[in-house]
Amino acid sequence: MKVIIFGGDGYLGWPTAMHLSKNNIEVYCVDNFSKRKIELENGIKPLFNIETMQNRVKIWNKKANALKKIKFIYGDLLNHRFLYEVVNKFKPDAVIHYAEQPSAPYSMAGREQAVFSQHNNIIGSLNLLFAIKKYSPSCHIVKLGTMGTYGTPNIAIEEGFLKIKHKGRSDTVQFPMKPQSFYHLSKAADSLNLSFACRVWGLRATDLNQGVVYGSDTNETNLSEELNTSFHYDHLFGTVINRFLVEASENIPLTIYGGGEQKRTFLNIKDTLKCVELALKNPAKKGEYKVRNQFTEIFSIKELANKVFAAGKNIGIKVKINNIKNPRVEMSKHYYEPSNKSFIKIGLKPALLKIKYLEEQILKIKNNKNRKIIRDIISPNVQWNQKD
Ligand code: USQ
Repeated sequence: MKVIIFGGDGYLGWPTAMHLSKNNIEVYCVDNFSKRKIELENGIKPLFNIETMQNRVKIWNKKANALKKIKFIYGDLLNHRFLYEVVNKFKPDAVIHYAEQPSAPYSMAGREQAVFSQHNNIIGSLNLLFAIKKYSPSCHIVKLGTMGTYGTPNIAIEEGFLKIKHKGRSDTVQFPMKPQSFYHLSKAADSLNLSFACRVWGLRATDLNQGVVYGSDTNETNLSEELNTSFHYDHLFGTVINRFLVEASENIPLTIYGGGEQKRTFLNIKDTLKCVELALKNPAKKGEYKVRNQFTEIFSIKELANKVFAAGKNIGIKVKINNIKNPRVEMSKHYYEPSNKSFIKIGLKPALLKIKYLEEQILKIKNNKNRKIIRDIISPNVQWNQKD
């Protein structure tokens, strides 16, 4: 099987590339380093140094006993000619599309960042649809979406679709979207374009509406520090559990936004890899737009903070908790009942969040001499409702 991973240098792209390569899949990674550029512009660095993409590929291809070597090409999805050439040359059986600006706070920092996020994500994805239609129409498109497109509605969240009855008639419609940021809005637009391309052009796609990912250890990254994926704790790219782990290990009070009663869906990075693998093995049919909600557990932010507190206590660290004014506009108390049946049905066995795991992660961070903490990038400085 031949797979192109767009966004192969990213937090999820790189571990996915190694995981698939280990499973004897021919992997071609594409990336334009846009996240590394945003990091540079904002004075952000991941907690541990990561190798250049070219080096990681070289090291992996030498070290791992993978039968198929990973290939890498630098390029931008906004350049449709480049994209056409790559898809035409490689003729993939599937593509995995992670190549998007992934930060909600970044997209809310101002006009420029909002426009960049939406242009980059929506037009890049649209270019990819045209490339697939032209050069590899039977290829399965696996696209990373987000649970944040649904928002926090007052009804149970289904997987992509909702059966409705209205004035005596019934229909199945795309599940109502109430995205939480300009970033999440870009994913909502992608989902509509993707479903349109399946319906009208007969492409086949799976939209993975993923929750908040945590962790950075996978079987493959654990082989060597040189194969690390990026672990962010800053206010733009750091996701909440990863931030709490670093805060706990550095004696910084956990930054709960608001009262912490907002609930979100979560999954370990290892489960991201399992889900992507399962999605590849269970592809959408020709003309089908399939949606799978990709998460394993639901927690409120307060529950997470309490878990990190308990983990700290077990290893002799007194974790402080700080409720700071929520920089985001999001519901503080709400109903939340999302479904993840579709992955469970095709064999996902979730790796649930254990206190022991949190203990190990805090100690791993604390005891690693190579970590470099920049304290200034922890506090959130993007307000959802800021004055221009
Ligand atoms: N939060 C805190 N304290 C923090 C950071 C976050 O209380 O220090 C809260 C936020 O208010 C929010 C929740 O934690 O309610 C999640 O925030 P997050 O920064 O961990 O995640 P989010 O911005 O929603 O985005 C992340 C990824 C994004 C992905 C999304 C999945 O960056 O790429 O699409 O998770 S989801 O949240 O389901 O939309």
